[in-house]
Amino acid sequence: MDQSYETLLLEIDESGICTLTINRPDKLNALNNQVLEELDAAVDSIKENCKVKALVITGAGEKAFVAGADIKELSSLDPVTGEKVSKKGQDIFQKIEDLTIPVIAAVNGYALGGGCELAMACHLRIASENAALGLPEVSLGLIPGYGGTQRLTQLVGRAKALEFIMTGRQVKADEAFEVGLVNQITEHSAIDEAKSMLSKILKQGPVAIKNALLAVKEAGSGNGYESEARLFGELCGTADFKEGTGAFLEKRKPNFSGK
Ligand code: CO8
Repeated sequence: MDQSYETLLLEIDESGICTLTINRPDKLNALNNQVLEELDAAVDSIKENCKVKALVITGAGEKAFVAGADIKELSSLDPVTGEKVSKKGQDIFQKIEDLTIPVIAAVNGYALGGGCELAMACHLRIASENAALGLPEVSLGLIPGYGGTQRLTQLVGRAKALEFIMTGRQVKADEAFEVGLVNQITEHSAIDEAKSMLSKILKQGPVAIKNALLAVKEAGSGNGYESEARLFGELCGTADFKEGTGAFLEKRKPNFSGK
């Protein structure tokens, strides 16, 4: 966490909410190789830092969350390097999705291509009213390559995903909300709204939040119900479970220890 980055800003508040800002506002926070490398290192350091209880990912400036992969860099890819770069980005975004602390994308403007894919790798998405989301890769002769074909399909269903991917059209926040691509739209700051939602989540049993993330991740994998039962059973042996149920029965607020 003490590490400093050229293309990212990282700050952690007193409640353990870390805000990671992609910071290339003059290029609408486009993801070049340096951003990806630094994002990879930052996610590793967040994972190892027990002080970080939740994460908000956002973009610098008022115009964009992330306007996509850096098109200048993309333009020189060939079949071998293209597959390699795609896989590298997929792995980094998967690391974000696999975090066992809650992660919210505060979508504060354009979230296009790789930017939309980054937002979809977060557990939840809160959009400001000026947000515009989309996967315009076909306009460049490409398809999404950072997991977008898979995650958009999971979020909005096959037909809508194909419509968005094949037309490449941008959707405004209200349409993104209607189809389930974003969880909430706010007329205020998306970062503030994300932090406010995280504060509510952080009041719940911490081990339960972790297990909820792990259980939902298994949805559709073939052993989702089995995993749910195992993770549920595991929670029944925690101090948080004793505290949560005890507090209810004693008509008081729980004081979770996260154990
Ligand atoms: N890459 C590089 N530079 C960008 C990008 C980008 N994706 N988006 C914006 N910029 C730069 C512009 O070139 C411009 O730079 P400069 O001032 O030096 O000319 C600066 O940011 C400001 O942008 P604009 O002047 O274009 O701002 P506008 O308000 O006029 O337009 C838009 C805003 C509509 C967002 C416009 O910038 C745009 O269309 N951007 C590109 C959007 C896009 O197509 N994104 C998808 C990229 S492809 C992708 O993400 C693939 C992901 C999977 C990769 C898999 C690995 C191989």
